[in-house]
Amino acid sequence: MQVLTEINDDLARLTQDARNIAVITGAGFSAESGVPTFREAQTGLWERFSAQDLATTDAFYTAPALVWTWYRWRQSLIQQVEPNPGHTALADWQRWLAGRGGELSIATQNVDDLHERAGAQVLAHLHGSIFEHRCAECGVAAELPDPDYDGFQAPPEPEEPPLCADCGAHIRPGVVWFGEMLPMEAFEAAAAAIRKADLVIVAGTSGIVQPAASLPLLALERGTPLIEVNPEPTELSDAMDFCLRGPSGDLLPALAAAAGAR
Ligand code: BJW
Ligand code: ZN
Repeated sequence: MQVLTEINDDLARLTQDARNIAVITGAGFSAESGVPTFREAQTGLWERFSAQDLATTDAFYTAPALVWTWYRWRQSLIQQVEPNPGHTALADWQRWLAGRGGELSIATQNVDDLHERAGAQVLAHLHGSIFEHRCAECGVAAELPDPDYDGFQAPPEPEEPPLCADCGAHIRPGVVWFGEMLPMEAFEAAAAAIRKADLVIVAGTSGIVQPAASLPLLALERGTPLIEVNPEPTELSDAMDFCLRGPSGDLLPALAAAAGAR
């Protein structure tokens, strides 16, 4: 394994030769846009809770207003921030490879839409979308107006979730909580993309949360090279061929440039 802070000749050659790239992104990829990761301390209404406490079905059933307001506030924060240079670089690289008969597939654990807003197509939203809503009991989809919070300031009071027009149960966000299954189609699509890739990039994820964290390991079966982009070592670092230590907003544009894509 090579641990680098900038791109060397070996890494540049690897990106230049790659025609079929699978990229897995996590919360760190959106951090430079101003979206907090799951390891950061929380503030306001939620300062006594970790993100891991709140992203569960149990939390929603025991404290629906607290959890609902957390999601609506995060939704409004995401709507107020912009994609960062990491998102733009991936979108450019995807377009560039597509123009040459190649492919760059993005599977994200993020529930935001920043890849799409940067112009990329996302193959798989492994943990769902914060913009979709459905009934927590009968599952019927619900259309809601955008939240009118200031996404940068936590609301003073929790707000009760709206009720399902069909069955009267609470509406919930369309995300995947701990203990829930991932959308099978998204997971299978991500696994297939990794199996057929000739290069896998894992960026901005701690590699703690399963089963998404096991996806990059599928590349090992075929000896496909793996690159990690993260300022910190992670659970996945030991499996990598290259660990690029630094923010994805700097290193993804550098990788795309080394590949010749920008
Ligand atoms: C930067 C940066 C910069 C900073 N540039 N990088 C053992 C085996 C298998 C499963 C389990 C197991 N033990 C427990 C489980 C179950 C559980 C699990 O994995 N728990 C772990 C805590 C151990 N998994 C599940 O429950 C999953 N479902 C499941 O397993 O189904 C089967 C089943 C069903 C029924 C019963 C039992 C099993 C579901 C997981 C769903 C995760 N959902 C969340 C919330 C989504 C909604 C929301 O947004 O609120 O998804 S949790 C949260 O973690 C979110 C993220 O997508 C996910 C991953 O986090 P991520 O992206 O890695 O972010 P962070 O914050 O952890 O790390 C940020 C990284 O960025 C860091 O490394 C930084 O260094 C880096 N960084 N700045 C680049 N500028
Ligand atoms: Zn319902």
